[in-house]
Amino acid sequence: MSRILVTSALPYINGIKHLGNLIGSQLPSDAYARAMRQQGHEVLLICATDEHGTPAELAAAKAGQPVAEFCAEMHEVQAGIANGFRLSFDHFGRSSSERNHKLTQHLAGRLADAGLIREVSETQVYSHADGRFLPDRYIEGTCPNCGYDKARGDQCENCTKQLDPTDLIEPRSAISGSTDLEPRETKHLYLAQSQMREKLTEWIDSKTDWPLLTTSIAKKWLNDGDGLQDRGITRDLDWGIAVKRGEEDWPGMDGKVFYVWFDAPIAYIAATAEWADATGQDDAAWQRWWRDDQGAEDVRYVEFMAKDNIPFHTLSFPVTMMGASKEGEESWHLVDYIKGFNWLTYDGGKFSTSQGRGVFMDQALEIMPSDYWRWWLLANAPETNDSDFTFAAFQAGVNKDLADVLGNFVSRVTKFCRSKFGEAVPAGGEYGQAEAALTAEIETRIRAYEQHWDAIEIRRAAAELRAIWVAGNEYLQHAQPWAVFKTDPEAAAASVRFALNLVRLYAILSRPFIPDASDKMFAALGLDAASAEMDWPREAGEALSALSAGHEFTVPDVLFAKIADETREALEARFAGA
Ligand code: B3M
Ligand code: ZN
Repeated sequence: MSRILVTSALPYINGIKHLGNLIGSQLPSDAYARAMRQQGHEVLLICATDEHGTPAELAAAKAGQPVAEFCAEMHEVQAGIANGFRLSFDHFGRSSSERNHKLTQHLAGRLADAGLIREVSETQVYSHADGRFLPDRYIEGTCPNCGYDKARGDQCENCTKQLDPTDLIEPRSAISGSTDLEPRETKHLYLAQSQMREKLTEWIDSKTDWPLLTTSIAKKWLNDGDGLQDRGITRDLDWGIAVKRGEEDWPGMDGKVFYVWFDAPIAYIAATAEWADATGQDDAAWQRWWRDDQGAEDVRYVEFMAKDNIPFHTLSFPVTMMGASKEGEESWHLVDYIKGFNWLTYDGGKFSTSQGRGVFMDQALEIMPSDYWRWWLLANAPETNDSDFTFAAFQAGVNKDLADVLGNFVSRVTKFCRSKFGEAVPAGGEYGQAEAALTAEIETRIRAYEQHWDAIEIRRAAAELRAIWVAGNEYLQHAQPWAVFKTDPEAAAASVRFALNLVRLYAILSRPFIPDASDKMFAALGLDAASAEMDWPREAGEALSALSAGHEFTVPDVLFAKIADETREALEARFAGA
């Protein structure tokens, strides 16, 4: 039994995420957390919305809403969608929470005390009309390269040229349109990552069990010469966490906020504190997950994220955690394992909000039950390579694995039993060679399945589970209770009893992937899903004799409906994009 802290990268607040984002962190974090909980570990699964930064301000402006209101609404929307996908977060918090404000300021103060924060003077564009400094993207003007008149201070969208605000012809504020702009001196804080280079290298080098994807990205940034540059961690925005040194004001930092990537990972911790608050616990309850000096040494902390987030999680966030830690004061628990993902593409290309290309999370739930998506996405997770979503592949996966193999097995067994023996596990007959052989095979496969989960190899776990379903089908195919019944009803009863026990086993093993179907199977067997959750099969023979003769059940509704060709075609057309 161990304690496992799991975090999923925080979905950004500016819009609804697509299936690629879902399989890039949130969904696999949930499946892993479920598998670990079922095996009896103490698990805490944390996620939150990432709410600060320019994109949030821009999205709110576009929606014509004050940014705080926009974020509050979008948080509810994303939380609802997470529920729809049955993401079993212990807490789905917000990076804009009071807890995160306090904790971010606290950690910044500790970094400053440790000499890891530098104050740097820079020249930046000040807008008199807006009464604020403008971030580069908030300055518009004419592109010196192509003449496009809505080029932004960081880049021209038309010709893609990277720009400095001073390159723009007739620059104006993107907020008010005012041209009353002036370059002014302003101070910013930099996180002195370069001072931690050796410590970080040593730490990354010790992670010999991490996937190559993760360590190679980290090392590339560490060794790239300018990779570990000190990073600006403050911005001139209204929306965000005020720059303070602990509880004290920070001289010269009035009106500035922390950079979104500084406070977002800290929100993992703050969201854990929010969880403690929401469940009526004290600070010790969250600190035992995060503070080694408060009992977190034995926690295994696992992070899930897409590969573009890896640099922040292998460099800047660890610098924050290491830098804020000091013997005898506070000691923060660093990540123990990072599970990084490649990209999911949509029909060979990119998902695109603006072009309506690909399926977004809200749309997915309108089209099909969440289990269908969960199964396909997890079974095809972009672990070692990118993977490609097509409706054809999705249809094939759902129809074959879920409908033909698992669904069909459950329906055949329960219906046959009802028609010949009634709605209770039948007595009579003896298990023989076939049952012994299948029990042995399943024993081996369950142990392999556990190992894949331990190693967080999700495609392999899915393949093993599929093989366990297939083995049951083959057993039934071979035992033929419907034929045997005519001559030897006792033998048929034994096969059916064994097969009904397989249904129960499938409900348990399949739960990390398809929790709704698992619930239905438990309900049909008259078992309480919550208690059965803890019934992980320690030994196949024992697990396959859990239901004894006389145990009542009902025939469940169709677990998985097949996706018809016409449906697939209509979906292909709908999501192909402009
Ligand atoms: N919000 C990145 C993204 O949405 C980001 C992750 C933060 S994890 C602390 O792609
Ligand atoms: Zn241009």
